[in-house]
Amino acid sequence: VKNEPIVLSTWDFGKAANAEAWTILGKGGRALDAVEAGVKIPEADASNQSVGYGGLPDRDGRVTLDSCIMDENYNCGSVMCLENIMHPVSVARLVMEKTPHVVLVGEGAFQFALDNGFKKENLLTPESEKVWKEWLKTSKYEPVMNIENKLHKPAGGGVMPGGPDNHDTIGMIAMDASGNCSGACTTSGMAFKMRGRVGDSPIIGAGLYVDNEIGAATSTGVGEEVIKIVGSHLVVELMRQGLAPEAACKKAVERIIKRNPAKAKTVQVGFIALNKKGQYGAYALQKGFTYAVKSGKEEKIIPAKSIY
Ligand code: SD4
Repeated sequence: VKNEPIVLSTWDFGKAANAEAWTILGKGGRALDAVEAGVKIPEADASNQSVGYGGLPDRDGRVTLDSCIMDENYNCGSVMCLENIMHPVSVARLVMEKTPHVVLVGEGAFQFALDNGFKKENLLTPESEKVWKEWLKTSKYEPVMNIENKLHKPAGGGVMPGGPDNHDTIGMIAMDASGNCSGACTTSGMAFKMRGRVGDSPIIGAGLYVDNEIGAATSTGVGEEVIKIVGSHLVVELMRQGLAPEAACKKAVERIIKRNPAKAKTVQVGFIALNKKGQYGAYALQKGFTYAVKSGKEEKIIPAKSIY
């Protein structure tokens, strides 16, 4: 089969990640390799206090990473609450390929990474440490929404998590020239979370799901809300029932509202989805969610529709 390769990812910084993924997809390479290479770009980028290196820490000042990857054969690997490793997605891939397991957490995941040649690195940048120390003055935990009109400026300067330039997660889904879909999702999680907290991003079915018969979906936003509806799996199953990607994402967002309408007004969640025909779409609870798409025909950042 000769298909048109395509890659989608969450947020504006998905554009650079897509460009990297395209160096593989555009040459007829495998979607799995493309999504791993793609999300490694924001993982290693300290400038956006977003994913991995430079990510905002938990309330104890520790940067803890959640990441997963899934291929076209339901193979998947995940690491949760992994510290001091620059590329958790690559560790997740090794969990998938080299172990009989799907998930490794914390110390065990770290040891596994070291055993496989990953280096121990400090991921807390001076900038993120400064934002954390500012936060400590009030120590008020509220997941800030990723919406334009709610940009929180911490007293010490910089941008709080959730502002337009500052998101915690990249989710990427792709289809390659062979028509195979894969996905990856990687994050430093919600800033100032409790120690040990894991979000939706490394949970197969919640933060990411790929079913090569149907397509793929991934999510961003307040992970607790996504886990409660097993969001990405839900989106893929809705596409199986015949919904277009955008309609499937919208229905999943509506499920979050149905569960707790008052809560849904105060948090952000966004989904992106891709089906096997190469059609794609997204939907969010709140305004301000963007996603990036790249194919042979187009390369752009698209503002997602939203309920509120
Ligand atoms: C989490 N879903 O840890 C992630 C955070 C996120 O943009 O997506 N932030 O809950």
